[in-house]
Amino acid sequence: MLSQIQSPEDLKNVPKNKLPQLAEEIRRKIIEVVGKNGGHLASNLGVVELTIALHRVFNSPDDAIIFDVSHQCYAHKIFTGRYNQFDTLRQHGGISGFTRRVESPHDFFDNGHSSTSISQGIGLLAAWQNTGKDGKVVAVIGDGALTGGMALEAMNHAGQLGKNLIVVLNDNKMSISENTGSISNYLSKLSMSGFYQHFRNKLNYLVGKLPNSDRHLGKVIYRFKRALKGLLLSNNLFSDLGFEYVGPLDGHNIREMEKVFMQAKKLTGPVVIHVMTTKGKGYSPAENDPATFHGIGPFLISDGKVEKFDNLSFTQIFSQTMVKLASVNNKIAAITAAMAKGTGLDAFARKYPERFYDVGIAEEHAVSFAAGLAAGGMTPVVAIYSTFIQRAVDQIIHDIAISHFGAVICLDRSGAVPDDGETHQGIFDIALLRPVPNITILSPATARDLELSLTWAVNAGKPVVIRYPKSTCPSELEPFSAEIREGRGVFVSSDTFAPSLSVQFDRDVETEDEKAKPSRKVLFVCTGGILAETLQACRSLLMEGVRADIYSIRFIKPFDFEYFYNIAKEYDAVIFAEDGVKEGGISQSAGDYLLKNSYNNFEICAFPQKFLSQGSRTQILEDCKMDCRSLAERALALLYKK
Ligand SMILES: Cc1ncc(C[n+]2csc(CCOP(=O)(O)OP(=O)(O)O)c2C)c(N)n1
Repeated sequence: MLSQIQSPEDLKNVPKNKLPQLAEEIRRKIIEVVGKNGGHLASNLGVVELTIALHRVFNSPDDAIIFDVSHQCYAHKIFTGRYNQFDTLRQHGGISGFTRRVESPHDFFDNGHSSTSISQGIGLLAAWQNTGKDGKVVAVIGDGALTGGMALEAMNHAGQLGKNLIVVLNDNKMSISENTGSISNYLSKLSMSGFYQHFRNKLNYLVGKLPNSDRHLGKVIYRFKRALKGLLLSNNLFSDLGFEYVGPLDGHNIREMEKVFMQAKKLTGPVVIHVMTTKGKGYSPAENDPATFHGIGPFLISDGKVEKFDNLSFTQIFSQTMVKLASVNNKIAAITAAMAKGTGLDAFARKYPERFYDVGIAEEHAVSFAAGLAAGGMTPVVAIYSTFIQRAVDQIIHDIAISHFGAVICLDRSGAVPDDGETHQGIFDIALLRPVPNITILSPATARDLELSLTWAVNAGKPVVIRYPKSTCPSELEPFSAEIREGRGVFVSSDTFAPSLSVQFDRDVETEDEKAKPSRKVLFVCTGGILAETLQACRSLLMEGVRADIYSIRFIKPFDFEYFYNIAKEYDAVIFAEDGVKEGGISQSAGDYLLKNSYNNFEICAFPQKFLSQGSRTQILEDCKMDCRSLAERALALLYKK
């Protein structure tokens, strides 16, 4: 059936009795493609029936269906003309795993960060009403995303505006891990108002049995039902905020949802429709372990097993180091904004639950909460993905930096982030945070380097940011064990990582050939996250008879310019490799310093001022001419002025 559905109109024409089969086909397709490409499996399996019901009742794109975060939009993509491209999901050049305006008029926003849909929805509705456009706006938001401050700010505003925004609250009791906090507890209470549910169903059944002549009695029963609901659910947060509240509904019952959505269309004010779904529905490995299958790489469909890598990732090293540090320092506390697993803080949470805080999807609060912990004498370590810290820049400046609090902010997934596309790249943190006074920024390059950096940071007694990429750590290199000296990087001679090539290089210099072409040496200056590619570039230059050493920027800030210059000036060329956006990066400042000292044979390889689309890490780096081959070519071009 699926291949015949090219639009929501086709979906509306599917007979009701065929809908379960359709849902089954969608699930199979999603599992097949995510098994190959990776993606947000559990969230998408949970909303298949909900998406069917929404697209059958509303008329997208005359009506707008806005998905919060939009990681759960796969069925929506299939119903809105993208079935034939669905195999390219999250691939380089393929369709995105999130809603994208360039892909379809059915995608109203480029979402990816949480808790924005209600704000976007009322804004859109206000614009439509002002411009005379007649359309309904639906915001589909998860119970996890509802913990984000923005969602609550928007509800506060929506209640005041009183427009007919339809909020579908998709409650599966899960954020990525189990949802936490009072709102989550509150939703559980709402969904457990079982007595009312049971009573209501019984009454509905009885009213259905009444003969037509007893319609008056039906009305009386209906009023009684409303009164009872008011009594039992009188303390309804949503009602208090000015919303109608309907629910909870079974989010896998298409008929029930369609009926309620039809009713909601007739309302004039805002409404919350509370829908209960099962994350991972229909695929037992995902139902049993929805946190692992929230966002997952390629896996084996038969058993749900994922490929394991031998080398440890930066996240794993961070995770282990946090546990180690906490065992000797009981002042260390760890904070996550709903990403315990992703950041590796789950290990800390198991070992030291009394010092672990999952604050929900609330990065701003996480940082200000850390300020409070620091003011009270603790040493907070907040772990947040680079892309999500963008939200909390003000809290870093206002609550941490001005007061010079001893707080550590660890930015995982900095630099090129694979597969998720524009909304998830970690390329702006350096430019955003470098100008802020009182902040130290570290960029460790290896496992040992991260361990040393984190140990140093928790003892520094001042604001420290540590950034590292989503990748495995390069093999250990001796120079990275060097003691931390503030402002200074780590010099890595090619003798340490390619001794055989270096020896060969020295010998080659003696040959006739090499005498004719004077030997050259290049210095690569890299941020830690791109050391692996830089090492590869060096190796290939060594093979070409060019000496290539590395200065790894351990401290992005402060940066000891003079120390760096004294190393750089000995080289024929300097190539900067920075896994951040070029404008406002450290390379630009270091380059300016070189120029001031009359050294001008350098080039900066950093991300352009562009939103980078999805691809593997290597593909993204290739697109930006920052992969190992491009780095080597740019060095040769600079050396020989090609
Ligand atoms: C600002 C921000 N922080 C963190 C995330 C990472 N993230 C993606 S989905 C998600 C959980 C969302 O839970 P919920 O809204 O309940 O949706 P579900 O996947 O359970 O359907 C999180 C924390 C994000 N997208 N945006």
